[in-house]
Amino acid sequence: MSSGEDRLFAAPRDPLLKFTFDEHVAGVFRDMIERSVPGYATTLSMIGVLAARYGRPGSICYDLGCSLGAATLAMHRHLKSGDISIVAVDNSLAMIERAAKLDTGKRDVRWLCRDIRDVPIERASVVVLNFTLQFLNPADRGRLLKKIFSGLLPGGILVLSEKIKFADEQENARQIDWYHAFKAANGYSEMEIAQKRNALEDVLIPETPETHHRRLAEAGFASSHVWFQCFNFISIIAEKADAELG
Ligand code: GEK
Repeated sequence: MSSGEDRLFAAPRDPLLKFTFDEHVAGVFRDMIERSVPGYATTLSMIGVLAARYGRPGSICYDLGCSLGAATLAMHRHLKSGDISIVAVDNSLAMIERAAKLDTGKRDVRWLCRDIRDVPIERASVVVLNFTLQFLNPADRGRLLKKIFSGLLPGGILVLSEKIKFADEQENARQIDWYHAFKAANGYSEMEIAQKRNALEDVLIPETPETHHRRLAEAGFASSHVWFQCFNFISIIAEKADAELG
């Protein structure tokens, strides 16, 4: 997966258009996400670990909002059985065209250029939303989680990674400040940080961890646990109770 360097917001942009996952973004996406999401590499490694732990023969793993397919590749490499297929979905053609070139051996991997709200989920053992739910209209998020819950086999999991906000304003400001320090340390200028932030306004809509846990419970998940946090980024594992274990 080669990637150019992300300099998309380095020069002043006027007008500053809203952020979209177009050809330009797809071309630099790997560099962009690695320098913009603290712990991104860790989320991918653990998605591999969790796929090995929860992936069941005969089931399907889903990578919803797969971008260049990094989580799909992590699952493919760690799944213990060849008899587990992967469905990877993204509504950006520029992303899917690149992702579909990944080498996933003999595994049945379907790359779908679709809206994740329209894709059926069935016989799922692992569903991954790695920094994708945040781009959906909040009004649609509950319905998607309910669909995922229904499509999961008992004992299956959802991995939900998100940029978050904090209910306490001071806490929120502090965490964002630390996050911007992380971006600056990764070579982004003040202008790049400010322009990207503005372009993402109303496109990436973060919510509090409490909202995520409540929505997961409403969707049917008996438990949801934060397994990772770095500044204002978290990842949650939500498990569908195994009928046999109760
Ligand atoms: C990774 N998971 O590398 N339907 C389908 N795709 C969507 C939708 C939608 N409604 N909305 C947004 N996307 C990846 C990283 S990036 C995260 C995920 C980020 C897609 C969008 O096209 C983009 O590729 C992805 O979700 C979000 O592990 O850029 O911060």
